[in-house]
Amino acid sequence: MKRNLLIIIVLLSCSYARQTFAQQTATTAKKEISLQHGAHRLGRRNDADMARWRAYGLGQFIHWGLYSIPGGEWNGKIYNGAAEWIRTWKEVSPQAYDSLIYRFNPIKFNPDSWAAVAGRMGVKYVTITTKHHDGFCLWPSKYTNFTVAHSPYKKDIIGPLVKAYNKQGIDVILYFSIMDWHNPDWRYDIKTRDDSIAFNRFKQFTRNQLLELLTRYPTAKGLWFDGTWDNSWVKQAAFADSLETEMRKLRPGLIIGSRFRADEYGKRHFDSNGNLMGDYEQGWERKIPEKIEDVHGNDWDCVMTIPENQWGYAKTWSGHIKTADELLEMLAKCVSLDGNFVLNFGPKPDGTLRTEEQTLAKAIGDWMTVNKEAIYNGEYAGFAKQDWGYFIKNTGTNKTYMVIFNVPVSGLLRVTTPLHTVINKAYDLGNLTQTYTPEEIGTSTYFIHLHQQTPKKPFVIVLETGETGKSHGTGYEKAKT
Ligand code: FHN
Repeated sequence: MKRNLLIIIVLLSCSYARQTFAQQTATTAKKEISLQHGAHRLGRRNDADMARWRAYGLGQFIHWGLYSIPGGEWNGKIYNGAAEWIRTWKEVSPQAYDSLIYRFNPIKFNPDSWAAVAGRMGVKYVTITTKHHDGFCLWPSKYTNFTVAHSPYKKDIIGPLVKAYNKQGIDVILYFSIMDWHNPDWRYDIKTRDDSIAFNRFKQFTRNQLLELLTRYPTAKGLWFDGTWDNSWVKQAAFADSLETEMRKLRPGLIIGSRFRADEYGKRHFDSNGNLMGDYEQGWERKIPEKIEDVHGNDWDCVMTIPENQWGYAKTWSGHIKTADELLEMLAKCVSLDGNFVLNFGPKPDGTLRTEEQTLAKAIGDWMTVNKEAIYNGEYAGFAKQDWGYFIKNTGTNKTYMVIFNVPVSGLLRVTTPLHTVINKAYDLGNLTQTYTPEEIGTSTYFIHLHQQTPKKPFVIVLETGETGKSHGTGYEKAKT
């Protein structure tokens, strides 16, 4: 009797365990949804245009438009938000804001001098606001009067800028906001038939403007989309998908980030199956991933402001203003995790760059002159992260670069190489004759003993590495715990 009871208990618990396991498997197994407007490609793009984008390392963002005129100030009051959003402030009437077009006259705008500043800073690409959320176009669009052509300045800004930057060897990406506060057909959501009719007109307007930009500026390498989060646009999966196809057909090789379109379930950046939509992830705005797992093997860029959150020109910068060393650290961190770092500039209404930005550009450029080999063509190196800074592998030189920001008081820099990798040579990038003999302290682990005089600025040590045979016995015994 007792034996039978035992058998029944064992059988019941087995069946319970099986059931729970089945339930767990059902919830953890990823169910692929069939999508018409999800990601059309899995994994990274491997063509020459994308390889060029991936190698940039450092970029410049430019936010310029009508908002630079008030510069975050309206009738003597300071707006607390980002200067380019001032049109939405209760103190500002949209009509008064839109009338700023009659004051847009940047007579000191000299695209060659902007491009020279960027070139000296070491940027490889610039992303320029062709149209921000306010709807004002920096090119003479045929499809609206709210453009430079109707301002006292009258001339195109984008064309000369593209030409000047390209002359410096800098690629151009066109920023474009889908959300357009000026256009009467723009809607945040589509709730009525009238909304739908108006938004259909808006979609055609958007298509016209995008095709116009791509046709007018054929050397532009890509589009950087913004203002795509509202329901009205999120609901346009089919339209946006077909427009993307059309743009790619018009300009093969075009690079488009993950902010452009949603899938049919309204999922943005990553589709309902978790796959990246677009050529690179555009979610890293004013933040940087911590570790390589955070980027899921995707391309990405980080766009960063110098103050906490000002993109357009703000007369007064408040709060913490980032220093050149902080920005360099962000740059190194991004590149070490397979991303590009894009630093924002908000030019003044007269067309000149603010002094603080020029000073930072110069400081970054001075550092880049010596250390650019660690940044361009840089990628994740596969070394264990250390507190002193970042490892970056250069795909061109095949060397690994240690970008050092925090020197430990011991003067010892720990290096843990990937398995079967040995260090053959170590030397300063800024002074090739300054060499180091790494001390091997464990399996794939070394100390680099810094010399007495370490620079006050971030500096770079180059590692030339080689492979050991798989049978290489290290002689280091692991602790038995
Ligand atoms: O709202 C904008 C903001 O003004 C700025 O243009 C940034 C740049 O990435 N993008 C938006 C917020 O994501």
